[in-house]
Amino acid sequence: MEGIVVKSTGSWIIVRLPDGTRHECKLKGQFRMRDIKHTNPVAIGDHVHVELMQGDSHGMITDIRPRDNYIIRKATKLSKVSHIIAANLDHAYLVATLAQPRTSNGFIDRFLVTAAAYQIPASIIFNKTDLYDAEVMENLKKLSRIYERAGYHCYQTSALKGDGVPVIRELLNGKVSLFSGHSGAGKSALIKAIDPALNPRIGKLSSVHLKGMHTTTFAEMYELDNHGFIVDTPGIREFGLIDFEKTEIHRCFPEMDKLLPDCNYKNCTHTHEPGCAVKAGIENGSVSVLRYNSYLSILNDS
Ligand SMILES: Nc1nc2c(ncn2[C@@H]2O[C@H](COP(=O)(O)OP(=O)(O)OP(=O)(O)O)[C@@H](O)[C@H]2O)c(=O)[nH]1
Ligand SMILES: [Mg+2]
Ligand SMILES: [Zn+2]
Repeated sequence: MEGIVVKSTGSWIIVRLPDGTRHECKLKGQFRMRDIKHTNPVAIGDHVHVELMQGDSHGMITDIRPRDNYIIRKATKLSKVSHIIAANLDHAYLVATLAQPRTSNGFIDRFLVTAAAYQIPASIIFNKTDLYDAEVMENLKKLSRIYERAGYHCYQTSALKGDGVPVIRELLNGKVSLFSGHSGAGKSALIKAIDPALNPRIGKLSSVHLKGMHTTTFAEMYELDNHGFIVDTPGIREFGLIDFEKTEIHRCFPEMDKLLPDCNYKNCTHTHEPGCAVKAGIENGSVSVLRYNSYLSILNDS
């Protein structure tokens, strides 16, 4: 039987079959051995072949279908192994916030770069708008304009008040989507707001630093009542990027990639080269300084 991996705790892999039933499964040994690059040979969202046993409650995964796509995160910057966050995604959303715990532009850009590197369409959801004062709202407008111009949709929500939630609900309709972001940004709260029948654990912020408490410990795919599937993920502090060639990074910045044909050099890194269209873009305002600085920071790291 064919199913989808909806949760993996290390000891058990939960597979959802087309009839909606969920089964605790083990992975046949050969797959554990085959994939040494990744800490998890089977990922949330994987389409798998399952053989049920023990009165159908348990099963054995005997095949993993080729993935349409997947998104990966390195365990640490220097790590050789990486973790597959999820596979077969239609869209990835960064749940960010300008309230606590504030999401930095650098973090937003690293998320967008990762999604672009794996060819997964990405958007940004600014959550907790109920906590924004007029100044933060103004800030949000500016930031959204920057990202919209770079080619990314920005949405605003309050999981607490419900503002903007119907728009997100509509976006997830019939799709397989992923929520990522810092711990405490409100990923799980937003899922609950989208479909109140679901019960993901929602945490508090730590009283001292107002950071999240890493409430969601394993990624889990939830089935929404509108035929959508949403993957809730544990909060992350930092996006350990995969290895890039220096001349490839701009490909993950759509607004800069678009300008490359106008650069004097085909292998332009948009730093010191004369006749650089990206640098000209900064002058004329078509490339934002904020985004360019993120580009430089990733370039320096690679
Ligand atoms: N005021 C306000 N609080 C929110 C909103 N969304 C979430 N919260 C609160 O933020 C805290 C963290 O929410 P979670 O949904 O657990 O955050 P998370 O992103 O899932 O965090 P991890 O599972 O740790 O990665 C909880 O106290 C929520 O009630 C919002 O829109 N407004
Ligand atoms: Mg959570
Ligand atoms: Zn250039």
